[in-house]
Amino acid sequence: MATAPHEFIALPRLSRAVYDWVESVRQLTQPAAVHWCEGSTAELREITASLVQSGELSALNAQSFPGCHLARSAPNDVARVEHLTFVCTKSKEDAGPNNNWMAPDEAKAKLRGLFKDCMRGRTLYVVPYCMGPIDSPLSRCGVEITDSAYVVLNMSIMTRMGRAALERIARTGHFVKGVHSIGELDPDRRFIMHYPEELSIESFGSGYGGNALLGKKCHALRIASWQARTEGWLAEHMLIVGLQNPKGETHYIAAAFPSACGKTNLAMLIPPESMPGWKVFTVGDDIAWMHPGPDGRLWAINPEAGYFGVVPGTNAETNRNAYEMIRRDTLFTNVAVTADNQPWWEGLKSGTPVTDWQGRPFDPSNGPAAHPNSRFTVSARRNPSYSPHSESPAGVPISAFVFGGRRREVAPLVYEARDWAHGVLVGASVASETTAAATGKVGVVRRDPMAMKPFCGYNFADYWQHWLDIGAKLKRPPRIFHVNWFRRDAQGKFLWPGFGDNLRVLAWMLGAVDAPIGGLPRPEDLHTQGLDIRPDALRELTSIDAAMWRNEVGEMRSYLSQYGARLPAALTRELDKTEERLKKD
Ligand code: GTP
Ligand code: SPV
Ligand code: MN
Repeated sequence: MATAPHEFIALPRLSRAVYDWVESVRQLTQPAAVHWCEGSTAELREITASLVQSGELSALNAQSFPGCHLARSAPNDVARVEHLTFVCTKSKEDAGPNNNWMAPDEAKAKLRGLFKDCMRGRTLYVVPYCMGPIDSPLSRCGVEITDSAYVVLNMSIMTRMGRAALERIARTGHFVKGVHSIGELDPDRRFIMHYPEELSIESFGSGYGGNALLGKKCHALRIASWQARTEGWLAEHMLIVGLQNPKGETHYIAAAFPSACGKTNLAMLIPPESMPGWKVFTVGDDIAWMHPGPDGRLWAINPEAGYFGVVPGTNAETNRNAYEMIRRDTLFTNVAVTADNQPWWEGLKSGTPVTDWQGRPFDPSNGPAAHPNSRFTVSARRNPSYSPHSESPAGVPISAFVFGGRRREVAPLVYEARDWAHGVLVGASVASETTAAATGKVGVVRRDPMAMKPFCGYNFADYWQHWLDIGAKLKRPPRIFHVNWFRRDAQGKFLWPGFGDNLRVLAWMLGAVDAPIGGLPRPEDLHTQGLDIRPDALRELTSIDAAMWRNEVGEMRSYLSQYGARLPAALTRELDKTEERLKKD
């Protein structure tokens, strides 16, 4: 019989290190049962069925949404909680002004108190996962311990989860440790703790998204960014997309936009009809891990296997790929439902909500029917534009970086940085209006360097220095651009149509002209055939207001000053140069 011998080894016996750690967490949390996740279809079907039985999940209309389910979170647990998220390094300076900091001993004592006996009567799930293709040297593994079956289902879609990951851990001996409990879902007893020096995470009191799916923001960004700095690579909040031009040449672009600012949509955009011959391939929609390659280029993998995407706004016109993708085998969280049990959300353009995201009869005076941060969890393989290179162990070579934010004014549609050091300043200058992806006020402009403000696991000053160092190592560094799809006119209407038409801007990135803040396109440089836009809107989008920009430079100077002596001198020099150029304007 040609059965591989490993199939007979029980999961708890694969890795002594994992077993011993699970045992210590079991003793602390006192669960009624321990379940090691295989990751098999049968196992996931069983977990889903038990959640449907207990009422934590409900099946959606099986004709129009086969295999789809709805989960409703606690109403006070609907987004990431940045004020309760901490980076716990020995030295406060290493976490930097960009993070909340707590001493590791204090954080651990606090969490030990919360975790004690917290899983009584519950099942403790052991979730081994691999971030990145299972056979890629660039991938990294972790194990999440959780008492939420909903988290297990999400992790099974978002990562390579189960036996193969645990086998890899047993082989390499390395894994990031994550302990998660939903606790009582009490916002006053909620903490998301990171110990980068120990490669571990502790999360208590939330069952939602980035707070609870520890492979995502906690591991693949906060912990990985720390590791990446130590080891000479980059872990970034970036989508990865391949663009094939009509000549058949494919270039890969990695783009960093803050949460709910357009990464998933750009990663799977559909070319406008007036640009025949262009093709788009999605490698990733949220996170990129990038290593300098022997050829002097930067090579990127997507550590994730699925998308945890914003639902509102998705429709057949804005993004047909996404719209089709989420009609099957998709887990919806916090959307509304129609009378015939179909999911419904704002911007869907058809159907009528009868039950809101909290399960109440829909009443517009209670606010939107779907929560603004309602999400879909779906396998990347469901994406019609999924790139086969997503599975490539070596990753894909990056030709350009794009930074952007959501800004009603100041930032033009697109411009190019003059060189790498200027590009690092451009990335560091990203500012964006806050969104529903995190709790707190929405629509407030804040600095969000490289879209990493909530996700960098160490001091931003050291992070910018690391970016400068990586650039110096690359013989063929990616070109660096800044975009803004969200400029508005005096009436508050978007000046740029966005979505598929964003390809016009990406296509331009193959050649740019000089302007004081870097390279801006002239309106005639953009592919505008078939574009429905007023000429004055296009002129506004492709110009800058020097007075506003002088003010912006001043704000940037004061923002950077909080990083004190640790701030790389090269960034201050780039800011001085930008200011000089603006004086000539
Ligand atoms: P996270 O998953 O939170 O990191 O978000 P994301 O960056 O992937 O954002 P996503 O693509 O999900 O878009 C968030 C919201 O912005 C959705 O409501 C979209 O409909 C909207 N959006 C995306 N791209 C565009 C665009 O080009 N123009 C406009 N006006 N809106 C956009
Ligand atoms: C984000 O907020 O950037 C997300 C959603 O991608 S979450 O997984 O909740 O972090
Ligand atoms: Mn994100």
